[in-house]
Amino acid sequence: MKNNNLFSVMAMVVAIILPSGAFSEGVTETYQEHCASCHGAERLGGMGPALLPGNLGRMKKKQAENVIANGQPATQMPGFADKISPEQITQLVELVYSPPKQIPKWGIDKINESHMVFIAEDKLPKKPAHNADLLNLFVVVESGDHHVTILDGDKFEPLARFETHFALHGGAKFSPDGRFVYFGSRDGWVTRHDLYNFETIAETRVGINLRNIAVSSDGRYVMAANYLPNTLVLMDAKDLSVIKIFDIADNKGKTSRASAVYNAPPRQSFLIALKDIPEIWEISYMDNPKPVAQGLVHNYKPGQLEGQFDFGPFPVRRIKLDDYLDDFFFDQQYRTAYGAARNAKMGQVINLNVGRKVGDLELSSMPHLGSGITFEYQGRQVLATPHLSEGAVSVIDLQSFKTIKRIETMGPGFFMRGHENSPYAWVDVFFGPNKDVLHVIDMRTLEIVKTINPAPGKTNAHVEFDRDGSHALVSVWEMDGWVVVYDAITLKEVKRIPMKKPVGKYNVFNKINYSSGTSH
Ligand code: DHE
Repeated sequence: MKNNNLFSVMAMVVAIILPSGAFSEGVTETYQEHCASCHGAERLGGMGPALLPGNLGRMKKKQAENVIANGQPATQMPGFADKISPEQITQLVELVYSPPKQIPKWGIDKINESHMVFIAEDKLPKKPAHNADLLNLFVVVESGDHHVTILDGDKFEPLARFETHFALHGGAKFSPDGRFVYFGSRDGWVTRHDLYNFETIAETRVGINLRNIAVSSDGRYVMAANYLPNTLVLMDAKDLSVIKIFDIADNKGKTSRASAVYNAPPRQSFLIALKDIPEIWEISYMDNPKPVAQGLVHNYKPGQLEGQFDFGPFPVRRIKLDDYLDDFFFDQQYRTAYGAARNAKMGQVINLNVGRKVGDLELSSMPHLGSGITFEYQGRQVLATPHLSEGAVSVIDLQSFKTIKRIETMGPGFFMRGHENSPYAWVDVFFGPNKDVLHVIDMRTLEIVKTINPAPGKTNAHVEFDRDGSHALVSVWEMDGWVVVYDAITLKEVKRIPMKKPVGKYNVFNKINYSSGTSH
């Protein structure tokens, strides 16, 4: 009986992942053994992205073979060259570039079926059930056992811990007053939680493979960006019910995944980077959005914006680009986007008001612009970003777009942080033999002043400051890891708090104030 069940489950998986055509049976087993745990038994994504032709359009088959053999920099994708043969790799590539027999749809019916409201708005508590400073709480995402810990940012003591959906990704996002926190999980769940009593208020599954979410500055909307299906899903922030689903496609109907969505406070809009078509989308959430009134476009002349805007509620404005954008960064005013395709030699500087590229960004290899920070250096605004493929932090003048300093580090970094009240920026060394160290950079001299190693041999990464910038918290990314608290002036350790692989941590005040030293 047990064997029969196993046989029928295998047969079902084979039917879903295998396209029609000639594939050796072995390839399904190779896929299930080595790929399914991250990319999903049905190739629909999990920790890793979905492996379907629509998601792989920008990668040539030879490159895909190389990724399977040697891994993909800046991701959790390891190399398999020592585990499977070159023939098996070629077969796997053929498999993932072929459409499966069925791709499940995830439309409004499925979303509505998944939607749950656990606490009605009028039943929410009037006062916090704790005495901690709401705005100095840290939300710590522990990916080791898929939990979140809420940390009191004055005492550095946990206040609550609760289970989350599998594999949250992207930053936690907050309501403008800091009371509510929202999460997105890689498999499509969006949840809302109350930081007064740490209860879950509502949840909805908006997609099969989600990138991230953003919350509007008026607190009314949550937007989710999906890889699969190719959609954006706009929700009512109160109960996560769906307001609108946007299918992502260019004017000719070519569909695209969304790389990420961001809230742009001064523009009252969401900005969306697209993966497979060279466009940025801007969706206004103002009640009466009109391009001119919005201040989106200066010197508007009638007819000038044809094809760029539509004028309904939540209008989509398409900003056409010269190249794709995999990663990008906005200035604090959200007037300019600095972006790069992962394989590009030069980045693009895009003026969001006029809706076009206005310059090239001088880049050495693969910056991680998404984790860049801005600060003032010798009277000018600069952007500092680590690189995913080399041991350096580039400091770029935001007026001239030129790199004014390259700070050599002990290896490629992933996350960088600063704070308005601190003279120091922190950057991790995420990849390579020195993945256990973090550098502290003096933002006045652009020199490394200290290299810190909270747990030798471990991956020590991702820094977040507390509300007043007096402490910096570092994660030790281990199943039995810690959040380590440092005095941000003396750079000495103050405390370590045990956590289960605490990947990211988010301070309420820094996030709701869009601190220039943290991700938004
Ligand atoms: Fe992330 C944020 C994209 C892999 C941990 N990551 C983000 C954001 C984007 C992004 C666009 C910003 C979203 C936001 O703020 O809402 N991440 C990508 C990738 O394209 C990439 C390279 C490949 C992928 O698998 O998607 C990738 N990311 C990873 C990881 O492998 C990490 C290290 C582990 C994990 O949990 O998946 C990882 N990403 C994070 C974290 C943040 C994040 C912790 C939030 C950073 C912050 O401080 O705001």
